[in-house]
Amino acid sequence: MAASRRSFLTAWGVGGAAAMLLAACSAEPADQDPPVPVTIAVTYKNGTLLPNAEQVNVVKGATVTVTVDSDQDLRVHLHGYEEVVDAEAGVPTEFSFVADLVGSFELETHEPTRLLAQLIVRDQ
Ligand SMILES: [Cu+2]
Repeated sequence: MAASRRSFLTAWGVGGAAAMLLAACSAEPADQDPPVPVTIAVTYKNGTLLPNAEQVNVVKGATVTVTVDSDQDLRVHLHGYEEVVDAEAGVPTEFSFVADLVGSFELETHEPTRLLAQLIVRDQ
């Protein structure tokens, strides 16, 4: 199911880009527009950890920012990119990176070990 959904999104993306080129042939090509940046807001308050295994879709090259707001010390780890941030209790913390690896990557916490989000990076 995930594979067919992804094919549909890719087909739609190509069609959408072609439509934009037809509509504005003298403007910059649509494929040079910078990918839309994405923010993933992680909160851990009174034992409730969010997001909860959410799927987050981004286009390769997009800047992804992860913010952490927690009432206890929390380590957040993005697999594949090997981004790790240690947030202190009560201290808003964030990190950003460019999503230059295509694929599916787990964003999780350690202690407790929980899946926050599945980051899906597509070519276009
Ligand atoms: Cu981990």
